[in-house]
Amino acid sequence: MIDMRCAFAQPPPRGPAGFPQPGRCLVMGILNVTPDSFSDGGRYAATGRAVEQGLRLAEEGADLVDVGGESTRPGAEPVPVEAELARVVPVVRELVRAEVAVSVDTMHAAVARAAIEAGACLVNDVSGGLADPVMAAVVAEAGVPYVAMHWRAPGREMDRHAVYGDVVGEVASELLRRVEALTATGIDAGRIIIDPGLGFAKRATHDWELLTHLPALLATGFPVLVGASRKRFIGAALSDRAGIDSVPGDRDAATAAVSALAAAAGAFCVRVHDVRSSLHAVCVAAAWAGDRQVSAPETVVRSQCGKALHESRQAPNPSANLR
Ligand code: PMM
Repeated sequence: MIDMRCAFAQPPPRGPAGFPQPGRCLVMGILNVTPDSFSDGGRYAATGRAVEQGLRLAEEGADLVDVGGESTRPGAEPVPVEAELARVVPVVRELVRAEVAVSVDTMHAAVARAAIEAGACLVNDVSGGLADPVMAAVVAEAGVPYVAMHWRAPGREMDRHAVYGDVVGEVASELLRRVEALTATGIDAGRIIIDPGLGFAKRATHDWELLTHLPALLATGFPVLVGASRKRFIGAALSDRAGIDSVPGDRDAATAAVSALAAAAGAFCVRVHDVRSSLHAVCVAAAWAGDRQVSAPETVVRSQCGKALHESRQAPNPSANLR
């Protein structure tokens, strides 16, 4: 596995306890175990191909592989929890057995619990705990880091909710309200990562405004994850002279550009399909920052992923000035 620590990197943006701190913005590789990704039938084949892809992402240098079994694209129909469990858990188990650090991308507490039992070390919940009232308790009990993404409605309804007066202020305050509810249920604030939820109840202009105002989200004191990879707003920015958007497979260079800019702004993690290009991008951002980046004290802790990991902490401030 590649150990890409970036020779020039300074201490990275602060992350939650028990989490990798390789000296730069983290790169999370996307592994969607959904029928559209693996259309050749049988469950074994789908699992086998998913594991192969997860191992490939780790080989390319992903700090974490994010395994998801339900499509969250606009208009997507919900998947029964049993089907999601059957897609996700065997893949998590196999990747953990191969010593890959795995996160689970799910809105369902039952899937989160099973994935944690199979060795996942982070729960990535695009609903920020809104879709399943039991999620927060499961995460609190397990004590794993948790990504709370900004979310207003399920896939088939989300586009109707893409209405904002001040998208940055509203997303930040809605996220902080979620943080309050999550911590009230027992999740340690030091284990929460926030995410603006690009493309979820957002139009392209909202996505770009959130990206260009990342410091406002960082001012909350919570680590910020950015999930821009191959999304519609990137395709729209690359449209041709006839106004036709670029296709998803042709958006990786632009995604890497966003990764570099997000890392330079202080993002804690980028979630991407093409790990290699974004890994290089965040390393460039770390080198570019050089010794101008503010350093934070670091201590070594042992995570649930079973590896020696670095923790650098200071208390988040939910009431920080947002803009
Ligand atoms: N986007 C998708 C799925 N999961 N998780 C987080 N934390 N942030 C995101 O922006 C996000 C996510 C949808 O994208 P995909 O279908 O390419 O995985």
